[in-house]
Amino acid sequence: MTDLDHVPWPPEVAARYRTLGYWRGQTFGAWLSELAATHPERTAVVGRTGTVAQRWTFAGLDDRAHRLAAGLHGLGIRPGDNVLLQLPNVPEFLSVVFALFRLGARPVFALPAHRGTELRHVAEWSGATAVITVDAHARFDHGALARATADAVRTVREVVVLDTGSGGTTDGAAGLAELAAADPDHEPADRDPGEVAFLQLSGGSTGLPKLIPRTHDDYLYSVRESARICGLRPDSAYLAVLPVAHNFPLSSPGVFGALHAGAASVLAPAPDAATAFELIEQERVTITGLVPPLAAAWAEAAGRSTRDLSSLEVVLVGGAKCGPELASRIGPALGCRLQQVFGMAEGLVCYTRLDDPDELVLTTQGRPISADDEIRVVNPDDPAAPSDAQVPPGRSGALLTRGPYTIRGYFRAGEHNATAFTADGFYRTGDLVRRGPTGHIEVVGRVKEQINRGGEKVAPAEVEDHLMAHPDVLDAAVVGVPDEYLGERTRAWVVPRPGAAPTGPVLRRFVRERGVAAFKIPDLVEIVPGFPVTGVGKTSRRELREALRDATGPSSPADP
Ligand code: OOB
Repeated sequence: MTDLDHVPWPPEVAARYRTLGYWRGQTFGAWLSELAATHPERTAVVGRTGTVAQRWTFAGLDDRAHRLAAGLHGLGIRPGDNVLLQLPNVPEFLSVVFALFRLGARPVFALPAHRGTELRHVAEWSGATAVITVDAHARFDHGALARATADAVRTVREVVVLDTGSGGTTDGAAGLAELAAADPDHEPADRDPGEVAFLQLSGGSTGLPKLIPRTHDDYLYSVRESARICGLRPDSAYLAVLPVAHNFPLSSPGVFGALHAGAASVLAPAPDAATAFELIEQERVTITGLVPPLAAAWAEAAGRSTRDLSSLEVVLVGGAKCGPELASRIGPALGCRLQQVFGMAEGLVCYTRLDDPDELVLTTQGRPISADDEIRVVNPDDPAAPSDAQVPPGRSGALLTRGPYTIRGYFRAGEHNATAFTADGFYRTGDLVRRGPTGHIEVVGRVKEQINRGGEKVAPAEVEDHLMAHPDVLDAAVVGVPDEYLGERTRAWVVPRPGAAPTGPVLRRFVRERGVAAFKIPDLVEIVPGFPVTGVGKTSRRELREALRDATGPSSPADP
């Protein structure tokens, strides 16, 4: 890594975070060893790989991670390597991640929904040397996708596939199970806890995802505090419903929070209520985390379910706004306490507290983890030329933040960092918020060009670029439109080239075939003769999208 890869905290700030005990100088590898020594026989992870049910103790997970580290080292993976990881909710996710941590290699956390364009971009940007994936998941051949990524990206030397017996491509790849059978003879070198431990993907607003570098020190602080704030105990059981590589199920409090507490993580292979309710009953699950549309679906399904959900104590809801109406239904329907969470892979995480009055739990998205999370709510009027003047208390404005677990810059993104962060290191979250007298934050909108599709983030510019790659398309604009179930869905307005007549279904198929996550394929496609031109004569993308969002007109539902 060079100095430009990772923007560090200023030395005096870092020293302060250490003095305050936020940063403890422990690596993830050492953390797992300590947990395995404290709770060797407790269950750490429960799940299944294909048809095989798995249940590992802390000692078992620790041993597995040691062996896999040796196997991956034998394959040539070295300290400082970035390794693209695309695994669904399987126990092996944890052994791979800790094996890489121990080697000093950095997982780059792709989501199972990502496809060719995203994987190529992220592999190239990070200079990934290997891809670790599953043979197939949800009827998609991830083995073939990893192979194609390796063929397209020069730096990728190895493909490792977890064979679940689901029929995907494993040819020419190293088998994960075989690597995990290695003798744990490779003694991991001591890592620096201030180093980058892994790279998360940002939701993105300006185009393809950015990479978010998180250090051992900063992330472990957020994990410990999240576990405490969410009341995790050794006899808790956390159900990971959302894709576990995402920051929310990973650490808010997520599977890492569960590990910290000596509690079990139960990995749900799918998020639907039937699958989840069965696991809640079987494993006596006490806590889970959901995006609002899922919480609504579960609340609805609970009324009809005969499953015993009585073990459930806390359901966290976040990733997108959970309004008071939905919020008020969740606790009664699922027989548990609601905890709202407003977080971001870049750092800052806010929770309502378990002892907060109902009023705050139902109407706010919580308050920050740390007393040293600095919050500024500023005038949002001109995001292009921000004055960053703070608004009076109680008024809404754009949220800026910095603190002991919020990054100071994206990975290898000097130019973007100049606008995504203030000169004094505050991250521009792009969220429009109001802060109450208790410090609780209500998310009231956003200033960033991003669509939040039920918690899944879509950058309009990225989808527009895909549409404009079609030979029949002259111009395209993508906006988020209100949706009862998802909160928002995507609507594309397309201007055809003269003489061409593309249709919505054709364009949606085209975008899908370019290899993008399904959640980015426009839900609605509208073919229009031209775009409105704004008064200034020159139409900015932002103004154009705003004009279209406000425009009425018949919408043509897309094909399924
Ligand atoms: C979580 O992380 P990301 O990185 O996928 O997305 C972050 C963005 C925030 O900037 C905000 O725009 C939106 O997602 N968001 C919410 C929200 N939680 C996240 N908007 C309104 N209300 C909420 N409760 O989404 C994430 C990371 C950790 C924990 C939870 C969510």
